[in-house]
Amino acid sequence: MPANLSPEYKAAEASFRKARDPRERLDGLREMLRTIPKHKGTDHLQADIKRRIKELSEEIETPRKGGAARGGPTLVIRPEGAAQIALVGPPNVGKSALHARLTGSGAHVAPYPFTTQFPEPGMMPHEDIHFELLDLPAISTEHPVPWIASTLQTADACMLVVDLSDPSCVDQVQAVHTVLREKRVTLTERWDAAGDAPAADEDGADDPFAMRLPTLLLANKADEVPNIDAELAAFRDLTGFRYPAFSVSASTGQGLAEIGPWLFRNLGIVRVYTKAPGHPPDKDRPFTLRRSRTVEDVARLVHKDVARTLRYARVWGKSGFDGQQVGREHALADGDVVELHT
Ligand SMILES: Nc1nc2c(ncn2[C@@H]2O[C@H](COP(=O)(O)OP(=O)(O)O)[C@@H](O)[C@H]2O)c(=O)[nH]1
Ligand SMILES: [Mg+2]
Repeated sequence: MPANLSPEYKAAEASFRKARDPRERLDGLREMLRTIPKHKGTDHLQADIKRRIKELSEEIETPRKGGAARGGPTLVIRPEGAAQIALVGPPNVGKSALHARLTGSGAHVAPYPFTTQFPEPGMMPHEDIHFELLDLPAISTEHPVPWIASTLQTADACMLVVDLSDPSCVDQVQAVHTVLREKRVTLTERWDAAGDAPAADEDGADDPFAMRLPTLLLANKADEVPNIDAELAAFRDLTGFRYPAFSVSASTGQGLAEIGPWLFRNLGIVRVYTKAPGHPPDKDRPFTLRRSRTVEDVARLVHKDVARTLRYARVWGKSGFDGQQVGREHALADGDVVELHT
């Protein structure tokens, strides 16, 4: 990291790293540019910030004709639902088939590589919430996708799909890692620190644009691979990958039912239902929180004015006794009902 970065700049960088929404990220970048000490040692970083502001503002602020940005498809997908999960992997492994099966999307599946050309969002239901799955083009050395890292900026995690029936599987998945690393994206087996900035001794600690994505490995086409679990274990030995892994099949549906519950647990998602005083809770549409899960966080999701004027809340559920009066810092538990008093 260049020397002499001010506390003000570091605060701007920290909020940029935390933001997932493209607009918040753009605001964060502008704040970084405003606060960065302007001297020789930061020239490189200043140029990098400016380039990213230009790219992101073109992507999200250019008026769209017929829903398309810059006359082309949307490359940065605003996250929806409880978390955004990107499907990454080599060509032809079944990313689109999994996307179609898990979300009910009409993602284009084809028996030849490089069919998917642009990000395709879709919602995957889990109990009363949804995860957003992004189908993406294949990541390979032959077909570079210049915008892939920009699209991944909004993701909370990824699912790395492989096809163990393909003899070149190991090479292809190594190529995925090489391409991503060049774009400063690191896949990690650590889900407990999802969303944290890298620690001081980790890759990307000194680079605000480095990304670390918690990764779940999916060995697809289980229906075609005899002894898939032994194959998967051998693949993990050979590659040294420590990602948590499932064997699945987009064709038969094998293993797919485990994905939603696994993501829910490992992303640390908490559902909170709100209620108005004297009314039953709204059980239809929970608010979802992840690492930051206080009463104030829920109030902010409801409306920023509610967060500003909040006096206290009452909670029913696991985080307190029924009807307990709590303050804005109170940490909520999955399934809690909250009544906000402003
Ligand atoms: N047997 C089998 N074939 C699959 C499975 N998933 C995808 N395929 C086939 O693999 C090919 C590539 O699928 P596609 O989803 O387009 O791959 P992508 O390039 O990774 O998006 C197509 O012919 C699919 O029908 C699966 O689970 N089992
Ligand atoms: Mg595809």
